[in-house]
Amino acid sequence: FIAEPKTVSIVGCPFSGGQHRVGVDKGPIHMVNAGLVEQLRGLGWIVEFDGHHQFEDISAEFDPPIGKLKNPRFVSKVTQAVAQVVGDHATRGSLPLTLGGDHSLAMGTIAGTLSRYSDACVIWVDAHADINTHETTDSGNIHGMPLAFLTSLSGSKSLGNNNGGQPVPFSWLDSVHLHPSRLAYIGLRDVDQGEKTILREHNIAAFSMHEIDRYGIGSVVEMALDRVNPDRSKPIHLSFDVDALDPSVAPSTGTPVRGGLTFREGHYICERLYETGLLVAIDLMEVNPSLRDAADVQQTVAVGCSLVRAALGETLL
Ligand code: 6HN
Ligand code: MN
Ligand code: MN
Ligand code: MN
Repeated sequence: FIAEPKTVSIVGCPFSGGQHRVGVDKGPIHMVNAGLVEQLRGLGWIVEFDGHHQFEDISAEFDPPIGKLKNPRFVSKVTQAVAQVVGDHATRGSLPLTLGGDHSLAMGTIAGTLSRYSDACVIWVDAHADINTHETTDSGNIHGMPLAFLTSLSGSKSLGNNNGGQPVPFSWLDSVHLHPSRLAYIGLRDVDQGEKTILREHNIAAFSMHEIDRYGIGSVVEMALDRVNPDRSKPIHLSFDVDALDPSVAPSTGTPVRGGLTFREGHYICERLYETGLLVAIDLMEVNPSLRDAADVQQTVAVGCSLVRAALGETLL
């Protein structure tokens, strides 16, 4: 397959229903307003962008929790739409770049990638593991759960079958199975107890800040690729949560955790994945321009754009 499309399709997803803080839905608008489209054209890419997605709201009144899950119908409906859009772009041979928005959106983006590239692997860069199940979640916020749904640890069947005659939320994901051996994390430092058990039981490749301190980012990225893509032949989906970066680098995000990636470590991951020639989809998630002051917002948005440019080849000579 042609691993490096020359067209990138920006999928702006102003969505915040997977968590409780207002403002993360404004992230994609700020990134585009900061000039991302022109910046990527400047790198030689054909850039498609026809406006941010308009998601039809489901009001809280019609979307009561199911078990601990908050806004399950809304998140399910939005991520299903995103899966369709991302899958369509990938099928046309374009590289979908999804701007969030909260990280529950990755249910859609990764399902979309898998619809075109069934053998794709996922590099998940995040302070958090985002693999809580319907049972292990404390917060009920679905942005902490996308990987449980993608790996089928959670699913519509675990939510019961009573939704007033409507399809149970996330039933569209029933046929999607990301095998845990196709998932590698980089940057973890705030992993819930139940998530640690899942990572261990499923032998998931997880490189925390501890491993980055110990081996250096260069070795860690190769170790992650060795686990999920040993002969460097499979398509790669990069899902980058901006909170993987240290809060001093990317302060405007909903769940910051100190002790994160430096500016260079974050960029190195993007550069190295670009260099493989195997990147087929990119997510840049959890930029929240409503938190912190204007200078912090500007810095976070600029870093977000810079990470995307690095993943699309800016820094290689
Ligand atoms: N994110 N583990 C926590 C939870 O609520 O399940 C935090 C999740 C954060 C999610 O940053 O994308
Ligand atoms: Mn996170
Ligand atoms: Mn499934
Ligand atoms: Mn995340």
